[in-house]
Amino acid sequence: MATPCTLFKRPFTVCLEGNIGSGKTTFLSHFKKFKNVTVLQEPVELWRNKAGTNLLELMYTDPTRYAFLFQSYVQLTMLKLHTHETSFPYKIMERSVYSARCFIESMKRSKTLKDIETVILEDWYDWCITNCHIETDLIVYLRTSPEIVYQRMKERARMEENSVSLEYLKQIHDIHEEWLYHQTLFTVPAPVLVLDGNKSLKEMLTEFEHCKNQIFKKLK
Ligand code: TTP
Ligand code: MG
Repeated sequence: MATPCTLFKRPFTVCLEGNIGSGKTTFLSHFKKFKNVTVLQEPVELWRNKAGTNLLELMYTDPTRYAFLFQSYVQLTMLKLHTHETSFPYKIMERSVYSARCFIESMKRSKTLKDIETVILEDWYDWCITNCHIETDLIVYLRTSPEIVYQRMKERARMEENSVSLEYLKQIHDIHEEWLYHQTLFTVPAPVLVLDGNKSLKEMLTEFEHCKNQIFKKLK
């Protein structure tokens, strides 16, 4: 017998990826004007206030104590975006459970996460991608240079990110590159459209038009 789940027609799902400060939120906001697209911004506000606790701040202040807690909540909130149902034919989301894995990888390499903490997060991750409906149709990768995103991050001045160094952004960049550009790290769940995220806001509008056509073309 068909369950409500099998009757539900899955939207064409796009995940927007890129380093911290690569312009994902801005890029995503351009899609809000279309009536047939569900735009899901990253739940960063939830990470900053979960039952009155700022998990993002705790993670940056005391990473060895709080990275596991933070990443486990990121993973849950990302899964909620993936499984968010919509009647619209398109869904575009900021980041994904896949790119949260880039941060886990970084924390694993820097030993911020204990080996057993990484094992548990990866176990959850493997179980979710096998058992949950998180199919993705396209990844848009805003490819940026770490120096540029460092500058943007400083200008944006998100209080929790005071301590984020250029070194850290380089590491996150390298992992995104390994994953999406060279495709040598973990599974890439969909075709990747690489966009130059170093451009100015005005130039990014042109990139947006280009990208918009590519995305909408896919459904025809
Ligand atoms: P991003 O997810 O990169 O979001 P952003 O809003 O900074 O990006 P953009 O400017 O392109 O819109 O990072 C949000 C913060 O959360 C950042 O400080 C990095 C942190 N973070 C982790 O520590 N672990 C994670 O798994 C994720 C997804 C983010
Ligand atoms: Mg953002």
